[in-house]
Amino acid sequence: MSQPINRTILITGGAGFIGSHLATELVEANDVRVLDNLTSGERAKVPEGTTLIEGDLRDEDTLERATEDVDLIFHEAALVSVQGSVEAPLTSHDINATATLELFEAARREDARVVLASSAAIYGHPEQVPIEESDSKTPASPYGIDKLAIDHYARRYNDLYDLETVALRYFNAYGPGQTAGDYSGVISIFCDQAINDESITVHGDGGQTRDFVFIDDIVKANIKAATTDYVGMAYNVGTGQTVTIQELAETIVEVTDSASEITHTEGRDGDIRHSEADISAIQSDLGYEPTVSLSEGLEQTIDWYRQQ
Ligand code: UD2
Repeated sequence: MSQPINRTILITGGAGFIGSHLATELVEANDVRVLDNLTSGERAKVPEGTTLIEGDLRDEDTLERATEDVDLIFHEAALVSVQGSVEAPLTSHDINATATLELFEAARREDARVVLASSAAIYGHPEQVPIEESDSKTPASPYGIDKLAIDHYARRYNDLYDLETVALRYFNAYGPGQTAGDYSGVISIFCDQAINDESITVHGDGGQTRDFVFIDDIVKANIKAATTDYVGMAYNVGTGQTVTIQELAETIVEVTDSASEITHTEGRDGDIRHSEADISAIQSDLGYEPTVSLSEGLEQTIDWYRQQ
């Protein structure tokens, strides 16, 4: 895989789950800077050899310092909680949308390529699955609206100002390093519950489906986006495979040999029923292929949780 080499790279949110994996992949051959306010990120996740700028993207001086002389920006920093965005839409907009626009402006000044973390949340409740990039977009949360705005901006900054941008619409990312918490991904929550023999809380009947994409494949998609000639584009990043949340819970119980019971709680408000990426565009344009199956990925993830 052709990798960026000898570039000055900024990873916003580089102390978080996805950003820190990207930093680890890139730090050996590049000068990597991480900008993170350590709200949900952790200092310990930032790999050695990286320069950590602790601060907020919304602070003008910090942004200027972080973007000075950069060639390439991976923008992973965000307020990642969908529920949090429902509770505080203005804060979500400020961080997820306005601050991203400020970053695009800085990227214009530096003539730096931006690879943007967009999200499947922009599609809202899909009319059909698998979801193609051109399908209708009716985000169901402020978070989804903010991600849709910046996904649009990324493409318009390419048409209007010739800025090189690629938006990656992540489906459900998981893997080692995704810390379990109230607002983190379901796999991290279920693994944590299973390992501690606590009951596993499936929301609703468990018949909802998701397209889970392992962190290594997310990183690969980002590396491809950093070097592709297809700029001004937006791509789904998933696997094209789905599993129901009930099956997922059963698999995690089995693999961890857990005594946990699977319990059903009330369905979550606004929960999407089915989500599945059509990945043909990223396959043909960027040559991306998902390489880690759910069972392999779960094994690696569970091993990591056991070590925590
Ligand atoms: C994920 C992302 C979100 C957005 C979206 C795009 C996370 C945390 N959220 O939302 O940021 O990008 O994808 O489509 O990665 N569930 C349970 N029990 C639990 C927790 C969750 O049953 O304890 C269910 C939940 O109701 C949902 C499914 O698991 O049906 C996945 O939930 P999630 O919060 O991991 O992710 P999702 O798809 O809502």
